[in-house]
Amino acid sequence: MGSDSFINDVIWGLSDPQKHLPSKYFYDEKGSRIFQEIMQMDEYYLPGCEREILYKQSQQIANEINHEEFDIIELGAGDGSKTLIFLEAVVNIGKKITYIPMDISEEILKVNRQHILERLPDLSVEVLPGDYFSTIRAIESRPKPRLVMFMGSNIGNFPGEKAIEFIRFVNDYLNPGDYFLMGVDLKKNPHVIRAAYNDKKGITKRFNLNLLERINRELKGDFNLKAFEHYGVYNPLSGAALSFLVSMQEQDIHIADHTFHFDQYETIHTEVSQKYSLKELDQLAIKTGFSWDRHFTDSRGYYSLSLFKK
Ligand code: AVJ
Repeated sequence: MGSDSFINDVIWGLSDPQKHLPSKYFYDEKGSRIFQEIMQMDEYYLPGCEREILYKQSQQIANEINHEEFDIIELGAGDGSKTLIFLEAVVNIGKKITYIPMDISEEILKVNRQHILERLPDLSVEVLPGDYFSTIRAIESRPKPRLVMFMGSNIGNFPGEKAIEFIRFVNDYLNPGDYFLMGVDLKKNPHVIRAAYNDKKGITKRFNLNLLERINRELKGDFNLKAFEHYGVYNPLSGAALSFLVSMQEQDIHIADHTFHFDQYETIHTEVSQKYSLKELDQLAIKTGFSWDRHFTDSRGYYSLSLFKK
């Protein structure tokens, strides 16, 4: 992704009456490192839940896949450390698979491939650098049945209707009998969710502020990071956890040849992390063109790996 679209997205987002920035830009090198720290936080329960489900239920999930030979395409695969648990289970019950991890970062895909081949040396792994959309389009030319994986609650970053649009788009490129496995954070005690996006050590704050730092670094912006605060809320009505950066004073910011004015307490909306109920997931499966779904949840009922079949 060239910085051309980054600058355009930033100018577009900061020109809106309610300023906003796309959350996909969190993940530069520094942001990805901070995200690794988030995943280790006590408050951030999501990765632990996903890992528990994978350890305890990978076999059951794998047994639901009605094919002896198929492709596993993973969107936003990262280092593949969690997926490995699932892949081992699939291989252990004797299925023949090709693993196709996709990620924006070619670096992380090298790590992923090494990781997987250390434990499963005979597995065929074909890395696919790119974004979600190019990857989905690329699967059309692959003749085998498929399982598309979208883990880590990344679907939560698509606000409302956008999530439906995205899953429909995936569905369009699948054949009847193909599967979609999605990691989803569930609605739960609002205090638990709120804490996950407002950790005591301020790691999430650093993650959020890194977006402004990145604009300073890559687009020669002049954000004063000390003049912004992180604010994370969870709204149980909508099921959305929202992150904001709050301008603590009236100020002007310069990026390229643009000036953006901030009133005191004006906010930039930086992220949505949508939470779902299992009922909403059933409706989502129907609305997006799947014929069947099944949920695999952790012992606390915090998180679901939901399997949709076309
Ligand atoms: C990687 C999108 C799943 O929304 O929970 C973590 C990112 N943001 N803390 C999430 C994130 C703040 C995360 N996802």
